[in-house]
Amino acid sequence: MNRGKFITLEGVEGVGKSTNLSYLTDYLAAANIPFVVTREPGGTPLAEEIRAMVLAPRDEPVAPLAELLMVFAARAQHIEQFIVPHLDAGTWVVSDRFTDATYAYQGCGRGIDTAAILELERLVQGAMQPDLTLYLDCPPEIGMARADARAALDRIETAGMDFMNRVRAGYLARISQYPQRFVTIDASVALPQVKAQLIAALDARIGSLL
Ligand code: Z5A
Repeated sequence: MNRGKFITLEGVEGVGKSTNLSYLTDYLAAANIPFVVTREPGGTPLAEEIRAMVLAPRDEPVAPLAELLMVFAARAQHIEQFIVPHLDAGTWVVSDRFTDATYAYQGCGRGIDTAAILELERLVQGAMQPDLTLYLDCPPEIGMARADARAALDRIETAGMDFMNRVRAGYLARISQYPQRFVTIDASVALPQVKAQLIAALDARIGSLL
């Protein structure tokens, strides 16, 4: 049996990850590829509890290092209890965010040294990396306007526009570091055009993952 593949979706707030995730899962279902969908932080009961702790608005300032360690604690649980067992069983795993988000948010956003993130990444993941990362790109003002229109903001969403611009710069740096793994989709345009780019990317990349 072939091991499953690991696909991640990334982007700034409100860029349309949830919306595009449904296009991706429709595509995998039509191709008869067995898959599960998950998210980070989260994906297991314990990791979802950590997610709630990370995102809850609170009066007490959260130390960037505490935020980083919570995200990796959730990831360690998620990898061991959910991601690896599914991949081992031949099921593809689609995750709404993974470690690229840590480099973007805790690294570029909060200013934590990349070396510290790399050390935790090696400890928690070993050599494990996504097989394909779909990065939805759009200026944070557009994404935040979409997110604002939708629901109450969580703690990280209230960090401000300078923070979100650093996050986007962090993603773009990851893409230039790992150009083979990433596909960048312009998510600033109307949804049908975003969907068309996504489907074209999947047509080009899924065959080589099978
Ligand atoms: N985080 C972190 O700090 N470190 C880490 O390591 C990890 C995560 C893994 C949870 O993320 C938070 O955790 C996140 C980073 C941090 N920061 N925050 N906050 P999340 O992914 O669960 O939450 P999110 O980024 O805020 O995602 P979201 O709000 O669910 O947005 P989305 O999924 O990208 O967007 P959407 O719900 O699909 O679309 C938003 C709205 O825009 C909706 O009404 C759509 O219909 C509309 N939309 C989407 N696309 C378009 C286009 N193209 N045109 C017009 N309207 C559109």
